[in-house]
Amino acid sequence: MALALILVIGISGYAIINYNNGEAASTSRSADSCTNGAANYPTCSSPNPECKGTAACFTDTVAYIVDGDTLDVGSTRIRLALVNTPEVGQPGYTEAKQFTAQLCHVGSQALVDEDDGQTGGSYGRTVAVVYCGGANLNAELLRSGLAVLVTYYCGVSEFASESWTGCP
Ligand SMILES: [Ca+2]
Repeated sequence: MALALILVIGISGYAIINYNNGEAASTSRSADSCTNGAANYPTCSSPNPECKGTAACFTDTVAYIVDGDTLDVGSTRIRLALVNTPEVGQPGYTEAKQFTAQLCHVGSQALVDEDDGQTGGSYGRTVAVVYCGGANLNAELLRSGLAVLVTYYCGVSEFASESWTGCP
């Protein structure tokens, strides 16, 4: 009898925790809408994304995933503008890298829109927004919660005014 009671309490507690998680998940994101201007939630991709500004703009094959926020498109190493994912050894590193590898899988085509506000690059890498299958990788990383916004660059980035960034 006592065991049955414990089981019931245990199951109830589990259900409450799940319920709370569900609530948190639904309220922590802007529900049922895309933050990158696309209208096809939950995919949030646009059929023909275009570059903004006059800095580098090219389409090439995804060649290598370095980590969540860095990848090679063709022979160019890209550091994603405005977003930061955990470094190797930090919690979330693997998840972020896998997310990027799934959205922009090696061998697929990606559009690179260099940040006109950061054409000096970052440690030899081109700072850019990358689109894969029409989806904005930078925006999707932020939306997934696997990356954080680097507000320091909101003051210079070409993309700071776009709603997906969350820049103030
Ligand atoms: Ca640009």
